[in-house]
Amino acid sequence: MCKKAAVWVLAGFVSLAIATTGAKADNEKGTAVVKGKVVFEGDAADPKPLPPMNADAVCAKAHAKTQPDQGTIVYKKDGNTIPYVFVYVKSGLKGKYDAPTEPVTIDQQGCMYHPHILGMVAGQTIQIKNSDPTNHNIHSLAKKNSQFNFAQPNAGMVKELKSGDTFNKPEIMVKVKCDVHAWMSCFVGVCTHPFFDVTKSHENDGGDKSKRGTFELKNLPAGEYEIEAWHENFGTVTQKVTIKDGETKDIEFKLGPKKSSDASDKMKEVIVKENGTLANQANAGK
Ligand SMILES: [Cu+2]
Repeated sequence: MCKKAAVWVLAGFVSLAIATTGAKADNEKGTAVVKGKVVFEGDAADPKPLPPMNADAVCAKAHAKTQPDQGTIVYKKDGNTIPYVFVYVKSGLKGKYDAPTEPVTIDQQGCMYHPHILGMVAGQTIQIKNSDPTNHNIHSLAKKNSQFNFAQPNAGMVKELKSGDTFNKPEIMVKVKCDVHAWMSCFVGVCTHPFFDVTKSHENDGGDKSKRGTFELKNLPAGEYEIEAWHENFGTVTQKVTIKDGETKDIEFKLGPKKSSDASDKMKEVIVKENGTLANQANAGK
């Protein structure tokens, strides 16, 4: 009996110790979903081409056609949707989350980064690969995290950067570039949680164009969240969403050159037009 009592006392101490540290991740997940799409408001310009890759024969040989600059693509024929937008929960989460044990990967292939936009949890391992038989120098321009800058001269090289080496603090977004090929860039969104996504592009729509520009944040706990959509050239926009367990909310983000002042100008124009019409009708009646 005495032994049993001692075990209970010990168990009590252990649970008290866990409860008081507070830092232990609970990895709280739920059943709510926030999904939707990001669209360009207004007339989007045509995508800009990446500069010619002739400076490096390996890069030039990798592409039969000029590649578009991914940061300028708007699918005008598919609802003006925008790919490569990083969508994430900016605030409102109460849980604490461990970094997944599996790494995220940045692959240098055809002298472009794959993926172009990448999300990860702070502290997660990043695997950097060179699939090209040419020299790349991969350089992160982190501001809140430590930077890295190293060469991968041969195809098949892989470097793993662990939590202590690089991105262990949240940072939206970290630009990564190649010091050899000026057109190469990608962006990494470092979050404290796993609730992020990147809007789909022609590279991963699975042949379904209606998926372009869409995102999905799954397994959210019920709560009130601020969700942000970030794009490298079109800026950022946030939306507040309140969601219950089991609920799915469909939202739309609008990005583009239009600002709120344009909207109020448009409103003024409508009022002026209406007054004009009323005045004309009044005159006609006389
Ligand atoms: Cu390069």
